[in-house]
Amino acid sequence: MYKLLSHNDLDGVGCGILAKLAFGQDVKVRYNSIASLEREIEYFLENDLPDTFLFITDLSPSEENEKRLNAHFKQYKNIQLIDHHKTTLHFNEYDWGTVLVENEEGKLESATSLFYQFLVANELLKPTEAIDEFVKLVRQYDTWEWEKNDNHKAHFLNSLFFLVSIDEFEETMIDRLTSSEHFDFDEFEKKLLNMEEDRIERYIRRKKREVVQIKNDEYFAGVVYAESYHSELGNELSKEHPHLDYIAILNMGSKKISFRTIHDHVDVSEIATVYGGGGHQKAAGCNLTEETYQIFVQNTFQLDPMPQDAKYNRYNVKESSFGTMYADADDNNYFILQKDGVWMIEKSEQLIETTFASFEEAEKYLKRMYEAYLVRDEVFVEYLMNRVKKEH
Ligand SMILES: [Mn+2]
Repeated sequence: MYKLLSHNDLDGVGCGILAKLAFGQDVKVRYNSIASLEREIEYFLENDLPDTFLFITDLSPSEENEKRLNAHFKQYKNIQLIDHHKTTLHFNEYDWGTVLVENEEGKLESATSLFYQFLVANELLKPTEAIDEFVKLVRQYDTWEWEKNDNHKAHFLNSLFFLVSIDEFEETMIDRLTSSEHFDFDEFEKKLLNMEEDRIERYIRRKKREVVQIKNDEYFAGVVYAESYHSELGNELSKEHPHLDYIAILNMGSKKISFRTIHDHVDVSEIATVYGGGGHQKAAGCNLTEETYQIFVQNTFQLDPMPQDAKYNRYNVKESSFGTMYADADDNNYFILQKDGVWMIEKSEQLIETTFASFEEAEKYLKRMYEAYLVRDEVFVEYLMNRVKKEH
């Protein structure tokens, strides 16, 4: 008998699907949040028969359960943990732990891709083209490689995962992977997924108007409340506000915080670890505790959302040789200008002392210090006309 304890996201459920393809009726699969894993492990140690082989995928146990599992393994040799989270790397010290973040080709792994390799290498599952394709999509989604490759099929797969129940998703995928030569969506799913894509877009557009900016330790962060689409939202907000180090997404109902970044200079798993959570360099999370509530909720509740940059300007555009105009919530005007190869900021017609090597650096400073936003063309033109009038 086999038992699989896996994460309750697409990558975790991908492992469950592979386990059922490999072991059929002989595997019991349980999907967990990070917190419920501990209970499941304790249940396994206390109640399951010693000849049950335990897989743990896409999740890692607490230190206490790590020790218990190791003691159990020494006696029965029946545990295998497979994960790709950086915060889990120390499990490689155990005979029963396999953790790989990036493979030899420099590609990021996912739990599903690692579990697939494990099952195939141990001749527990026969590889097929359809399974290859499915695993690839899960891996691309989980690592966000799909965005670089513009592979919407991977994003579709995750959207489908959220549209139906886990049971239904599992069943549909197993059926498809055993009966078709290639992995694809049917016409109805495609229609549904296109509608879902529009819905996500609208949701993100609305959320963009609700982000507040905070400084927490050495980092600048955007804070937003959201129940769904955390990965998409984190990614879009990071791109919209490149001056922010990371985005904190608060889910009050589940009392959880997700951290997301697109920057290489920040490791959000380190930030999450400080608050008792964990995860990846670019995607991590922790619980909403008294401490994190204070930082991300209490201290930010009275703040106004960051104003958004004007979108459709033709004249007041970034890196313009005429200067680019910004304003803040108190109606102060700012210009980013380039003179003799350096970038400068003018605040209310006074140059500020700091100079910058690039436009991005100047804008980053402006947005961090003053939460200034790019003004609309009309405001820019009117300002210039008044300035000309005043000078003559
Ligand atoms: Mn994963």
